[in-house]
Amino acid sequence: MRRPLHAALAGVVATIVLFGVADLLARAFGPPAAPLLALGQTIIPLAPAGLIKPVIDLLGHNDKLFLILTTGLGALVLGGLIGWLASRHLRSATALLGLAGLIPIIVILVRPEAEALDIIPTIIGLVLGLAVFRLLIGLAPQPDVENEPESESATPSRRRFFVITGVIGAAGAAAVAAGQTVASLALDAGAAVAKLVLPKPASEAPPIPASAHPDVKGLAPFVTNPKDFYRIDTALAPPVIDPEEWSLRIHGMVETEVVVTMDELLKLPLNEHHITLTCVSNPVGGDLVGNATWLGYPVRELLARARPLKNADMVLSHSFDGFSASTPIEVLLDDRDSLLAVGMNGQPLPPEHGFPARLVVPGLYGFVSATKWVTELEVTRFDEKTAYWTDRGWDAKAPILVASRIEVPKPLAKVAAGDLAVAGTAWAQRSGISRVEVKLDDGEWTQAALGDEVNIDTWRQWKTGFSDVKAGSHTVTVRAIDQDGNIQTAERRKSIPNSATGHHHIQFRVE
Ligand SMILES: Nc1nc2c(c(=O)[nH]1)N[C@H]1C(S)=C(S)[C@@H](COP(=O)(O)O)O[C@H]1N2
Ligand SMILES: [Mo]
Repeated sequence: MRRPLHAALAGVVATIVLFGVADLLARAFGPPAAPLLALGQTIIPLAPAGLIKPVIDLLGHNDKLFLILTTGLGALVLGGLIGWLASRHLRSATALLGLAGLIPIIVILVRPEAEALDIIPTIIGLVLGLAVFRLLIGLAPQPDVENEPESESATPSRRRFFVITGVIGAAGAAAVAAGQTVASLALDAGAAVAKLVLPKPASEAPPIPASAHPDVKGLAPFVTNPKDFYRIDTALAPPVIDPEEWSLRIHGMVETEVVVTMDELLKLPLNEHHITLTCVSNPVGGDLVGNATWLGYPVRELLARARPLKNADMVLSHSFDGFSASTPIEVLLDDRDSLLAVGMNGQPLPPEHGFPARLVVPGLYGFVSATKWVTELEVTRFDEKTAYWTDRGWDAKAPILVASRIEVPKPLAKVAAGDLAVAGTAWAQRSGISRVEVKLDDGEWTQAALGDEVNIDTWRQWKTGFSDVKAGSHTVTVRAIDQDGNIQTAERRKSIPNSATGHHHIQFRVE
């Protein structure tokens, strides 16, 4: 029998050794092999959102650090508890410790970004952790059978136990400090972004004419500020990617595999384009749509270097964090401005919008095209591979439908009687907007005045007005028509599998 305290300490130190060794070895394997990172990213999102969200809001961009500290602390507590059990049942405690050590191994295996070999560091860590556990338990002083735990004779063996435990614990902690997790935390998002200096565009986007934006108070700006740009992704925190270590690999059904580094990419002639990005989950009238000026290199040219095979019909783009999107290959090869983008509105991409590089594809919803933190273009076929959201019930291909929304007046606004201004945005990327129609209550559709078109891939802002609107409750409804004659349908449907439909209408009061 050992004292519970000694046994618990052995459990804690064994846990430190497990994570220290695994984390240090993970430097050779890459971030997906680091058990602390894998556990943090997997377990915490499962925690109740109400519990975790306030902490993340509080800590802002340090949420990753918080994740890892919580995970590490949780592991130490678990290790201590299992160790404590060894004071009663050494064998069950050892078996339990081994089982607990399987958790990070399984978690790494199920992470989308990890490969099978990534479990090697954790397996080695687990074996060494178990060895340390047995060693320390063996060294722990036996309490004297005769109720004399503090007897003189126990002192040298106690001292030896604490010294060895301390030395091994310190070595394990040093390994954590030198390991992958701390290394990946050390490069903060700001420092990574600062490393990337955008070149001057080979061709600049034409300036936005004032006539593109009707002058109505409350109407969104024509170009969205990146900090107001909607953000949709599956990442808890945007990954921090060192641009010097980033590369894009084009592989699969190609004649030659191609790898492009950031250095090479920035030396290519990069062009600027105004493109509106839209999320398939945008509810009717919602704000999951934004317009930006993207700086990038045509995906078409990159694919041409790799020479896709004739029977390939899809490009599965993969992101650093395991997300993937299936884009019909012809969309990336035709003459539209499908970009491997590095800049947004004159600045490097913000981390949450894909730093250091992402795809921007005019005319398709983001989930099948706009892969952020993109690292691979896998040329393949729709009947062979599926993308992240396709596996979850969404379409494999999803062109953007003609849509429009009212931004002025705001829902449930109180406005003065008399002349009423109505304004908003409409989009039909690839076709362009030809008409926007608005009706007051159950009146006739009336045509809104359109802002000038910048290009067919950007949204179009519009305004109209109604005079002499009487006091009381009213609604306005909008619909758009694209340049191919498609009229935005009134039929309501939910967003899965390929976007909600219906006309946006809002209620307001005239007083
Ligand atoms: N790596 C990664 N890229 C991603 C996603 C994601 O979850 N992970 N979401 C996609 C979806 S659904 C949309 S709508 C756009 C949103 O881009 P934004 O966040 O820059 O607006 O990114 C796409 N790219
Ligand atoms: Mo999306």
